[in-house]
Amino acid sequence: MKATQPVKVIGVASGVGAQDRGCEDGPSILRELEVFRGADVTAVWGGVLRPKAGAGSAVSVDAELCTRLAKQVRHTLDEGRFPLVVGGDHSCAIGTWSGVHRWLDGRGPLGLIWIDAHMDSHTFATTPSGALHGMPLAALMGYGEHELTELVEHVPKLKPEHVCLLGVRSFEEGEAALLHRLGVRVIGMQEIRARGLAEVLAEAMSIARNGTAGFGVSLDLDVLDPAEEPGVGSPAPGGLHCHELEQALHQLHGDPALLAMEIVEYNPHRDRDHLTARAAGALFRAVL
Ligand code: NNH
Ligand code: MN
Ligand code: MN
Ligand code: MN
Repeated sequence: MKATQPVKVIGVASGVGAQDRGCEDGPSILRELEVFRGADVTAVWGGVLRPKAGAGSAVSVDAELCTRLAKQVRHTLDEGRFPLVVGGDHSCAIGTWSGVHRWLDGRGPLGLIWIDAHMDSHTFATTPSGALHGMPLAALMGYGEHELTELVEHVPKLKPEHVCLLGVRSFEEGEAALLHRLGVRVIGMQEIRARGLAEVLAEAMSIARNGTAGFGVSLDLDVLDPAEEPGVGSPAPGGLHCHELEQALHQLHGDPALLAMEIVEYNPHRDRDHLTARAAGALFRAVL
């Protein structure tokens, strides 16, 4: 994000991709609490997108929703504004990054830092749950349902060498095997504890920017430790402290190569004293 670039928040009030649908109520609460308001940046809320009832299977509903989201993200970039997409479940990532990819319009590849307790790299061939929020990263790299992999443009939106996962500690064999086969860099909690968060985030940034036309950050709030921030759909013990992630994310402060950000999986029904909502705000403001 360039210094003083105006921010547009795009809410995605959907839990169709999750087993626990509670995160569909995330955007309205985050908006009410004004957590994305910074000292010198006004984050203006654009629309809040909702899934259309009766659009068919979960895949079709999600694909239709993600298509609208991609359009909004592209439009926001066209206006010179910085898109902050706020979920909703993580399957909205397919829309967010397809929109950024379309906006890049062949100027170069897109890089992505995926900050998450999970890998989100299943297809229907490997998923244990059938939930679409366990699949968006695979779809963005071209693996999975056609409706999702061919969203907006009939090409993969991400190349494996420009993707880095950070914070992983809960995954299944099938998705791990796909990422391994593709050579995607996965940085788990053990490595973060051994090397320090600042150092591994610097590595993630260099992966996401090397040979790309810009990069994004996809932040699943479940990367935080649920003992401290419980308001997420799929809590996984042993996560990051909010303040350490906030401090590390300062490395992205004012970086013009950072094209967009998304913050997902906020589940207000599981939150305590708005702890996780406030964390979402603090993590966004860290990059300002
Ligand atoms: N891997 C599990 C699944 O496919 C959990 C995914 N849940 C997430 N991902 N919250 O970030 O169902
Ligand atoms: Mn996720
Ligand atoms: Mn997750
Ligand atoms: Mn800052």
